[in-house]
Amino acid sequence: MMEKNLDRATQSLIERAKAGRIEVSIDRLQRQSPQCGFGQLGTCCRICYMGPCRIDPFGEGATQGVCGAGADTIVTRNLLREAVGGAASHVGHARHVILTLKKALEGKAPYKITDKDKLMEVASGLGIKTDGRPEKDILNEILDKALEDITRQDGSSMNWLRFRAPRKEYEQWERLGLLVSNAHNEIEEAMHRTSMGNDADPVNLLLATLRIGITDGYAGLHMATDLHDIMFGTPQVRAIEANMGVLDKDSVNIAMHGHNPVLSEKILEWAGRLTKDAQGAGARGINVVGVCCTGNELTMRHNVPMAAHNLQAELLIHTGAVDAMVVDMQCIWPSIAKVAECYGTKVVTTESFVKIPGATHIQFEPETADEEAKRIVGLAIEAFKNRRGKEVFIPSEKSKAFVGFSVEAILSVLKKLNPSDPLKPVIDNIVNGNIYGAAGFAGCPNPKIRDTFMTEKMMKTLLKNNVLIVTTGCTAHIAAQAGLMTPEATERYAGDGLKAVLKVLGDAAGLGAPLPPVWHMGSCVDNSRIANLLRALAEKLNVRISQLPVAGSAPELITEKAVAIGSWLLSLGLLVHIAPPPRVLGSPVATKVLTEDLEGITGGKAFVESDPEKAALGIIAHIEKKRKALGI
Ligand code: BF8
Ligand code: SF4
Repeated sequence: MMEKNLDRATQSLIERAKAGRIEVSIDRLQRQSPQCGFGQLGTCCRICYMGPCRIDPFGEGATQGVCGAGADTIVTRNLLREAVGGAASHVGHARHVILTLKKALEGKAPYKITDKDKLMEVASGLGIKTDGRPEKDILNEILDKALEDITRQDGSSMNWLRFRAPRKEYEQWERLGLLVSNAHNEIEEAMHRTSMGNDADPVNLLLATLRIGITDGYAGLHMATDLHDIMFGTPQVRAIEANMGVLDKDSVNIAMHGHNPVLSEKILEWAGRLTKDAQGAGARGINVVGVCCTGNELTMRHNVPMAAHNLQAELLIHTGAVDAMVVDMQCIWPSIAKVAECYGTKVVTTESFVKIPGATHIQFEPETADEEAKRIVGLAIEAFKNRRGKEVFIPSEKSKAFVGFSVEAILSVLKKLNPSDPLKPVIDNIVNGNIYGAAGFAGCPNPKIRDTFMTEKMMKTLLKNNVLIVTTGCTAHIAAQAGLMTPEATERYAGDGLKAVLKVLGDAAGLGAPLPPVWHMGSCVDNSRIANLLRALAEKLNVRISQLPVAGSAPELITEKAVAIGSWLLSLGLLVHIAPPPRVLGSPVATKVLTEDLEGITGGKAFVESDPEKAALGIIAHIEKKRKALGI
């Protein structure tokens, strides 16, 4: 078993796994170590069967694959394929939501319109007439516009791109030929382009990666968020609890894991409806807890506790207290089913394209969502009956957090300070330096560097320097567990300027305490919310996104989705900090373009740094540069 310095809750469950002689991620990582250097540098190609080929970065071995492709071609082709994997995930998620809502409108699926304001906002943004029309007609037209973005063949730009992209960036993408038209075509063309014997030009391949990033941003993230909000409501600020201590030994514990609220909302609803059955089985009730991004979705709308980030999902099962872990799509490790066998936990897969050996598969279809959700909750109650009386180990760690910082929620607080011009107080405080800048943290907990506490350390250094932090995804779980989403964290970690602003905002919000210094803005698709906030600020100031004193960070990159999101943020003109290094360093062209040349094109810039202090200081230096350029 590998020893690592991790947070107490994680550590205690690793110890428990160790006692049971069961391997966890850090052990499996150790068995993979040292990991292949060619792979890490991106210079390994297995796109065709003349290969696999690999290029020696030190120039001592082969400099070309069998087909003649060099390091630059191989690396940029691989990078584009990573981004495609990410965009396919987000676009697939959005498409699933579109089709569910379509069925709901036909009266064939038990989902409805929850947020009428959001419906109207999206309709008007898409140029849809709303006057006097029934809501269902309006939604139907919204969904048709969404479907156009995965079907149109005439080359005109996507509806969601025209709707949600910041004006100046839209115009610039038009000049650069980056206006995407149809997400499925983009994904197809990128796969085509990267198959053997097509695009070999590394710069052209990098531009294609930006296209996929833009596709991901608008036909994936923005579209999913907008439709989620219409269907389930726009998040508002609320107090919740986080970390594995939120499990309750005496309740039926259902852990929701994955991404799509279409499943998790139904399970939550049925958990409420079947509480009496659970009590009849001797339980206190049904305790639904959230893992990863579906956990973020549930907590932002319903106060569901945030039990675990991606790295802790399998550890949560090691508590022995999870009766069912119910999953849909993305970031679900096959390891969970093996661990579950040891404890009697039911792992339930629900998507035809996400099956795991050892798990129970219950296909979840929108038309029969109620029946399936009822069945799944019933399985959890049965599992509880078998678990009752058995020993469990639930770590005591549990932290408090405020979540639900949608743009609407933020604006509603700001409106209390300035009803007619809500962004003015923010801008005034950026200008006077109380808010030195802002950083958006997105992404994952990577076992390679989790023991450095990369995310928490970077956040603390930034806060001390009056940089406000917004976050999504698993970094939001990390921040919540570290207690960084509380008023106390503002008192403890924020610099004086930031503290003063957060106090005023906390009073305006009626909290009687400062707002937290790290704002939970949602799941990974909700990086769209961060982009909306940036757009509002940039358009108010009439500047480009790249001129704002802000930066993005994926401090513990794991997934292809993060690569797609990062590519989008680079297109928007942001500094994007990344650790561990993306697999591009084997290509001199990719490294130079992404870390230097791109800044002169979109304003975006990749910044690779694995030391938390240096990474935070790099972001602060970037913010300082942007402030100077703005003359503030
Ligand atoms: O989409 S942060 S580990 S759960 S990829 Fe996955 Fe990373 Fe978590 Fe959400 Ni986002
Ligand atoms: Fe090798 Fe070229 Fe085939 Fe890649 S595409 S595996 S570099 S021959």
